Amino acid sequence: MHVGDTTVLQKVRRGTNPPRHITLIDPAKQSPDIAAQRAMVAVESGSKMIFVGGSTDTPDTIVHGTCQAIQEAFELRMFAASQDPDGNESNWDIPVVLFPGGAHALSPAADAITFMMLMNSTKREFLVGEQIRGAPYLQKFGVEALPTGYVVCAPGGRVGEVGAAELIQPTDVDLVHAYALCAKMYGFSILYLEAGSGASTPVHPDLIRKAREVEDLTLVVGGGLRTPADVHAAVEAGADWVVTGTITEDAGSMDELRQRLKGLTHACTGK
Ligand code: 1GP
Repeated sequence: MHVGDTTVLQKVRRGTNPPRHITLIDPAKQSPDIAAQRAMVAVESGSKMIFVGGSTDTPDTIVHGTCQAIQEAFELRMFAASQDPDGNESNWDIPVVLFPGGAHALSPAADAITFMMLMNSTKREFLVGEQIRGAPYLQKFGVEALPTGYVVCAPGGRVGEVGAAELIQPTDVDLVHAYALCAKMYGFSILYLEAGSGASTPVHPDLIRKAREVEDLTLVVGGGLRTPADVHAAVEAGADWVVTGTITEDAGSMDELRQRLKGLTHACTGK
């Protein structure tokens, strides 16, 4: 959802904002209606951005239906807030951002896309190949590209395997620093340190701390973050954004999801 002339990138940049939470919704894991309900609970619980993506082979139509359902739900909530004297419309000005596994899972209903180079992949496909295939569609759709360096850290999970990544180990602090410098020199705005969805351990705080030394980059960290303590460790090390996906999918009910997400978003801000 877009208000005024502010680009999504302007909202995403670290600036003076406190650390923020992103809810990742994998369109393959639930119907668009349930995805929209989950997204609303996420925003009510303090999430400040929705990522749509995750699985590698989700058809365009499913991704598009999910983005549309989330956008429509947010528009209705924004309208409702505008009619309520105590309402705050800006609470629903939440970017819906594609987090793609490749050029296949795109949607014109998204506000933006993490336009990523999987920097430590050994395959051309993930360095620039999928991006070349996707760029003309994004241009046609008018979806804003968020220039993102994506670096997969151990344990890496499925994205590490599929992306043929040379995983960054917890002690590879000089290497992660070099990747961060490289991302900055390429002109990327965002550096995303990924441990893999469902990872047994999240990105090591030492890696986050070292990447943080490169100024100007907005640092996104995800994979294996489950508890408020995990989130606290990541933001204390310097993450601007933390991403969680699996705990949203695992929640047995919307109430459980709300409780879980509140714990994580409060851990971001230290409240
Ligand atoms: C995956 O970083 C995200 O790209 C989310 O990971 O599913 O482990 O929360 P989880």
